[in-house]
Amino acid sequence: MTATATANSKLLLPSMMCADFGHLADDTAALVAAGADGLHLDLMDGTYVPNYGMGLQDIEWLCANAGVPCDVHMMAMDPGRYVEKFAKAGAKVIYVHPEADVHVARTLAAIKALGVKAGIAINPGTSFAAVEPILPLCDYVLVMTVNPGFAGQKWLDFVNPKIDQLVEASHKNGNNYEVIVDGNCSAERIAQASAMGVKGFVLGTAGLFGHGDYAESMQKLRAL
Ligand code: S6P
Ligand code: MG
Repeated sequence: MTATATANSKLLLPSMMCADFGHLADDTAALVAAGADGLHLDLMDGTYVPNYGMGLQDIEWLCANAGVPCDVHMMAMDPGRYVEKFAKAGAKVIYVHPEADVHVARTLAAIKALGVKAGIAINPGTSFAAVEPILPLCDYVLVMTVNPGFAGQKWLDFVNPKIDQLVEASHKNGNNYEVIVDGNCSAERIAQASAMGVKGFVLGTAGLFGHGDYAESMQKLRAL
């Protein structure tokens, strides 16, 4: 997934729904120059979540021009219908929500058959037990620490035990997937979650955007 991170380092993944769409090319180049390991692209269909997010054209442009791997977080109903479009757009990882997909195991297999890394995104209210059977099918697990759909929310502490369970299950399965956290990744939360064994962090308003120079911010976050 990452062009620059080493085996022991964090993955820092700016969330492009927080970027400056008036100057998208410049903002993307600045994030990559500042050390982003990849970009996180949030697709929202207005039904699975009560919001609209990035569309196919945004995602195609970013995948083609960013110069680092892009992941697509599909906050959409029945995502299996569209994974081929995002694979063709150039996504390196596709996350689907198991809560939104009646046949999520089939969808994860379809993502891999397209040559893309497969991930699940797990809502705060979804239990470890609900996803345990499909963990062997995953390359990445995106743990939502906020309810999906919006930037700028508070970290929900009741998710923390599930992060521990997911990290532990990965270790037991020979580290077949990496755990990534999405939602309110502030410096304090990144330090806490790194110590729990989380590998990657989606950076939005809590840790990166609106905090001054991107390179300085990412250096500080990487050193935590
Ligand atoms: C929205 C989406 C996220 C946000 C990110 C924002 O649910 O999946 O990727 O863009 O969580 O981060 P922050 O720091 O504003 O909470
Ligand atoms: Mg996201």
